[in-house]
Amino acid sequence: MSITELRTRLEALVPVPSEDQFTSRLRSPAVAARIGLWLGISFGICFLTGLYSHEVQAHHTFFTLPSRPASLYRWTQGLHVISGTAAVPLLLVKLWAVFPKLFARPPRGLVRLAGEALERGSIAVLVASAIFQLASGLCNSAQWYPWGFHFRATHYAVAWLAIGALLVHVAVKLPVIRDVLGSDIEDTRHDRASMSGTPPLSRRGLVRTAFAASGVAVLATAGSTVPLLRKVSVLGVRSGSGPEGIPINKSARAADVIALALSPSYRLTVQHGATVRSFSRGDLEALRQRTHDLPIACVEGWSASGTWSGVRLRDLLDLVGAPHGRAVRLESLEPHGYYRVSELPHQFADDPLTLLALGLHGEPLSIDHGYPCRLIAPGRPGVLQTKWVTKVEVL
Ligand code: HEM
Ligand SMILES: Nc1nc2c(c(=O)[nH]1)N[C@H]1C(S)=C(S)[C@@H](COP(=O)(O)O)O[C@H]1N2
Ligand SMILES: [Mo]
Repeated sequence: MSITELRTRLEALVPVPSEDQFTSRLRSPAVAARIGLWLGISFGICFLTGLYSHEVQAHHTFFTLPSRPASLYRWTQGLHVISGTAAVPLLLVKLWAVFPKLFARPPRGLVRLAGEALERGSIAVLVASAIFQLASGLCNSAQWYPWGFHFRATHYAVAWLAIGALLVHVAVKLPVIRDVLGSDIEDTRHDRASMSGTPPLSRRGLVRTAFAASGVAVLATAGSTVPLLRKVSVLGVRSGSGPEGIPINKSARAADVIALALSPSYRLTVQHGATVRSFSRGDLEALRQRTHDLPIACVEGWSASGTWSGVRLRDLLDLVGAPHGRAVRLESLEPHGYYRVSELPHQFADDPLTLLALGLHGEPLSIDHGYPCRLIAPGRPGVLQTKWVTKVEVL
């Protein structure tokens, strides 16, 4: 039996549709390339801002991260979640447009077959990793963790897979991409012979609808970080409730710190080598107070700006004779939990805007925002703005 015969028999046995059975002119390279271009741009933004988020949180970074502008992380992570959200409708339309390709018959000849297998392999990786990134990212930003794996490590590893597969895909398709992007969207030169008829919607109409859906997705969620959009963002997570108008992620009750935080024996210990000083909340209030506008920019994408007042961290470091250029470790009253300790690289510890805040918006800090005192430093993600601080240690 020849290979052709075998194939015919197999096809009769398993009724898989063939590429030619999909006749819509909307499922054309002209559409796939235009949606793909914007999908690629949004993935590129996600990748770069995601790498930045990784660097900010990693303990060993390749370069010295800047503490200014104070809202840098607010911008990068807001952009990350916004461009990721915008990509969701684009990915759906893109997958719909290229769906018939799944049923393209393999080419003849071993070399071409091997080439095709490699290309299809890279597409499989691209599709799987794109769906995974968007789905896991959306769940995380909605604070829903329906999985057992470590989100950050997995999302980080799959980001490299997605970008690698995307680059291979663009390189392979470059000739077609350049051709279709250079001609009118309704041009039919690149259509398969089997495409016929007039679809109910023009290609231009489909692409515009996809962009509009993308815009709606952004408007529905971006209010978590863009104050002006707060009212329209019906699906936005954490759009600004919580004491003093700033959301809270973990309450004092959930962190199990209420008794310790309200105890009269609370002290903040500041240690540099053998020099140790302790401060009650009253001692801290008696030190020189500063007031700065600084954002809380959660890794999940929401952010909110607040007017914080309290003691400059550098002032406390001076009181124990700590030199400039030293990293600092902070410890919370919180007995356990991922965020009970954090490290401040020296450029953040020495930044004059970095505070151990005692108040927010002119009121004493509420216990959910970190009473008796909490760290608030410029350019840091929310996870590293430790609440209920009880120890500062110069490293
Ligand atoms: C192709 C698309 C995407 C790529 C390449 C990408 C890449 C990354 C990378 C590299 C990180 C840093 C991980 C780390 O700290 O080790 C990250 C973090 C994050 N991404 Fe994405 N991402 C994508 C899509 C999304 C989407 C669609 C969302 C949500 C709508 C999202 C939400 C998040 C969140 C919330 C974090 C912070 C996690 C944390 O620090 O706890 N991502 N992303
Ligand atoms: N000790 C401690 N500090 C913490 C957390 C925590 O769980 N424990 N959560 C962090 C996270 S994820 C964010 S976004 C900010 C939120 O601060 P807020 O509740 O004052 O808005 O606090 C950070 N500080
Ligand atoms: Mo956060």
